[in-house]
Amino acid sequence: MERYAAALHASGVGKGDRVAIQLPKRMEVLFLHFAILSLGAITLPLNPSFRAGEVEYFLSDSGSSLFVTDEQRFASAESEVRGLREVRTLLVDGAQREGADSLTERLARTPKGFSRAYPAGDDDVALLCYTSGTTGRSKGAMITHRNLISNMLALEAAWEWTAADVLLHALPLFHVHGLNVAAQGSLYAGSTLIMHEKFEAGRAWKALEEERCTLFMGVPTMYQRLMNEWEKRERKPDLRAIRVFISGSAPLTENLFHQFESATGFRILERYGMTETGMIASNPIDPAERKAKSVGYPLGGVTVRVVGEDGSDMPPGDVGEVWIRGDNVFRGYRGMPGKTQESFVKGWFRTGDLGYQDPEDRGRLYLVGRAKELIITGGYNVYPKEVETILESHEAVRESAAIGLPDEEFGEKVVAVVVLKEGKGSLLPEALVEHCKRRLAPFKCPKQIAIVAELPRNAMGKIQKNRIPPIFLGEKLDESNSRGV
Ligand code: MCA
Ligand code: AMP
Repeated sequence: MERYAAALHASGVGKGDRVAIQLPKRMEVLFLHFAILSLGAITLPLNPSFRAGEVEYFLSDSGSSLFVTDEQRFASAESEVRGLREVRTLLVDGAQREGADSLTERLARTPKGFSRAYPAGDDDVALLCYTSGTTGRSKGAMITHRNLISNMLALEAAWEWTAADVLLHALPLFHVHGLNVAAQGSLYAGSTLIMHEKFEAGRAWKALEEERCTLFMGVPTMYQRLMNEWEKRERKPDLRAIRVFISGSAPLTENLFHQFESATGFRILERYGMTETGMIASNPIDPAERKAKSVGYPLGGVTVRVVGEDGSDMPPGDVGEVWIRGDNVFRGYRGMPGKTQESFVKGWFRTGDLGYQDPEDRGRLYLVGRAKELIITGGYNVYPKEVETILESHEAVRESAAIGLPDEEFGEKVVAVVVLKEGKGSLLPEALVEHCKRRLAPFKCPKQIAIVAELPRNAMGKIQKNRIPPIFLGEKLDESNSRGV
């Protein structure tokens, strides 16, 4: 890590600078991240499957001064990145080339014993994590050192995390779940990490057994795949070392909760979090106190309110929007004071999640839906607007509407209906899927597209998204024809 800090310092990285990392999951991501923090700079982790246009947006919106990537990704986004004059590029593999320096060469030239002052304070930003936005424009959530530390302390206590733990890490490193909770949480507790580059259910069961793992963290899609794999196996994995299976980032269905317990004997611990707040609530470490469909109780230092539309507290047991306060809550969206202001009311952060607290059970929190128009697919968030913007950038598309449909594997899947411009009726939905795949990370691309004559609207002309699901179940819109993939 020391050498990485020296190499970044030699590249001109200093306090407050944004350094974007777009790399497949590998140890360098962690070395770079901690090196960045130690220089008082800010890590901007990027999904390695982001397309050139997406990368260009994140680099320019964040005002990043350095982009760390590999040859393959640099090659695919080269012209976009070169267009951003203030961004320099450092390649983790390969030699220096026009427009990009080589980290490998920098590391080789770095003398031992680099010392620096650790210039960041509690309220300085450590991480800039982009979350999708209602308008289709992603927002950079500014997460401070205080946010990170308060959450690590709360999780260490809640999950009785110690140096004796061994965590199987199969999550991506570019999100709060994999980076802050799983990786930083483990290192803070002094525990061991077994890193898998990609989640693969068979390999995960093998590692849980052979490495005598005590902890696993995953999104519900991973638990669904672990269950499918379990059922296929004659000899079931030996899980005697396991202490707890933890799930989050998306709702864990009651069905999966019970299915997993009756198969493995383990009751999954579900917790609730958000990029802007880190972890908010968790079921207790005592399995007897874990309940299906509930995300448990607020973590230490986090205060939760359930609020009605008029901003007053709902009576206990009634559904309202979940509002949060605590040292875990981020500083705001970078360069978006308006959006930041809208998200806070008198110091309370509005999550956009709908829930209630059970008065008969010490205010146990249940989430029941979202006030925000958000699709969560396999633990990744997608705002329909971003998909619609890309669909409507196709020269044949007049308008579109994207929604999430229930899906057994991903919880929800992105689908879209599209109205074509006059005379463009021969366009196939497959061509639109291709159009999306070239411009959007694969998880955001619609799994199905239906071409319709008109979007369903109410008398005021507002699109009625609740009338879209039947189109995918084979029903036709009134007076319109539809065809799809
Ligand atoms: C992959 N595919 C998906 C998704 N993942 N489609 C929809 N939603 C997804 N999440 C599609 C790809 O587009 C591709 O389709 C095909 O599946 C295979 O892709 P592959 O990359 O091989 O998939 P995978 O490696 O099997 O990925 C599935 C996964 C992954 C492991 C479940 O999605 C994942 O790691 N999800 C975790 C996300 C996460 O960490 N979220 C935390 C956010 P095609 O071939 O057609 O292109 S942080 C957060 O939410 C807060 C803080 C919190 O509370 O934690
Ligand atoms: P992100 O913006 O990727 O940080 O996703 C945060 C959102 O994921 C939250 O606002 C919730 O809607 C959702 N989420 C996280 N954990 C859970 C959970 N255990 N159950 C239901 N939804 C969850």
